[in-house]
Amino acid sequence: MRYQNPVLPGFYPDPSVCKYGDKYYLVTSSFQFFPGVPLFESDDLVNWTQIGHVLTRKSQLPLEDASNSGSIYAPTIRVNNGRFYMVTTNISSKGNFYVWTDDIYGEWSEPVWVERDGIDPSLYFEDGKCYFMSNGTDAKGDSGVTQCEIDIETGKVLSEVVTVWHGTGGRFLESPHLYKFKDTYYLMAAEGGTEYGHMVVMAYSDNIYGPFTEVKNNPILTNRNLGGYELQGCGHGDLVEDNNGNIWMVHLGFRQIGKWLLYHTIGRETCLVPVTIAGDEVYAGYKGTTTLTVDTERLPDDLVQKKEEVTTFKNTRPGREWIYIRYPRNGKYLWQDERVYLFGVKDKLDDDLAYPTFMGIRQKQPEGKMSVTIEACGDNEAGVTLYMDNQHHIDIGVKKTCGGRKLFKHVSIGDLSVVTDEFDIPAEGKISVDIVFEKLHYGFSVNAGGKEYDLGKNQSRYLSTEVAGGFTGVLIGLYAQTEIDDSDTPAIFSDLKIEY
Ligand code: 6LW
Repeated sequence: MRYQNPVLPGFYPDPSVCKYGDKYYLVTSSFQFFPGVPLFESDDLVNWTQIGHVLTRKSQLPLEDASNSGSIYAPTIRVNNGRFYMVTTNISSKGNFYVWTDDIYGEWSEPVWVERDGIDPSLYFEDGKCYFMSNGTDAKGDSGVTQCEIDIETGKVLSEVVTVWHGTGGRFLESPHLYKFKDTYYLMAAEGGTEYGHMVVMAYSDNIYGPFTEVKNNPILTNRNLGGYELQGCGHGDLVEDNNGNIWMVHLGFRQIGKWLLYHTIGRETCLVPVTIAGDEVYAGYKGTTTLTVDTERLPDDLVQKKEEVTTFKNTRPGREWIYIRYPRNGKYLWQDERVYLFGVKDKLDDDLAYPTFMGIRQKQPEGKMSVTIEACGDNEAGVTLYMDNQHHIDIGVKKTCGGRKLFKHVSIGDLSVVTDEFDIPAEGKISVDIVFEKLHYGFSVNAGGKEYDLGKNQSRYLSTEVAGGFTGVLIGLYAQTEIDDSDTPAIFSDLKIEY
């Protein structure tokens, strides 16, 4: 069978996977966005369906202090005796915590906070015990992959914290996960940082607390030596065993926009590679790299990797595919008859730690197009935004003026926040916005009152992670903005289409 990576395209980083019955479940990090930690289900590891989010309540997800790329870092999902656990770090709040559920389609528990430092926590269950690891520091001040036992009912640390592995010497040792295959413990981690030097490394031991010995062929996975190859940054993986005893790794990678253009715009994405563990050697992907096209005999030839459907208001849902910057304010979003009604507030897309009226959906491929109709622009301003963060976004907006309306393009890149195009358009009537996604550019055009307006092109690199920093990817957003917080005149959007 042949499949394409990424298997989960768009901003879905730090994947973690577990298997329950014949189904696989996968989570990714979510940072300052609400709801938190998207949750997917799959029968075959190649086709994933989002079944919800893990963190759906404010009490689970304090985001008040979550600036760009703040709050929810890498999660781990595990299942033990039919109970699912998701453990992660809220770096803008109290640190490491987990939540659990007995119904994967239902709500998850309140957070159980764990008094351990470090990021990228992971759980390992064995013989009624639960082991907690992170990239922390132990009582002696040593740091690396730290491990201790916790009481899974209360989150209390039950044993001395021990540094079990220092990695292979690469920077940013993170994402530790422990497994047992054929009576041997395997510890997998990431090194090199989540950029072009990223890699997956592994060690093994007969004892759960080590000492751990490096496998012979570290790093077991990296694309750092594939200069110019589109898929880069491969690292931060998690393993799962299928019903046939085959081991697979999900991991993150990103697609650079050009051979000599080291920028990526749509975030870190989830990839899949076959893994073989042979004692002290571990083979992952194609000669330790991840390719965009994977041919494998491990999956049946009649298995088809489904193509992305055209995204509309009919086949997507608020709080599922659509996410909010921090919290959605009550009463500001209405979804009715395939139309979206947004009630603007004073908070702007440019504001940090704010709650603008905005809902966004991931740009999933570097190439594609979208269109949406703005039927009304509310009290003041409404539009479409390509949103990386509050300092890096391009907006096509419509604004009321005395007796008329203005169509404009606003570009925000770091310290630069400028309106680059402006047209007077008729005071009434629908406006349709078209955006073309190319690897290197975004192109913008608008039809208002039967007249076409060309709003030009912008280089995509200025919305990239390399420019903006952080860990997220471009969202396609709809927004509304006014000068008052209690406006009862909504902006109205209809006829959305996003195609790749
Ligand atoms: C994450 C860390 C990383 O927690 O980036 O790629 C951090 N790895 O493991 C944020 O995603």
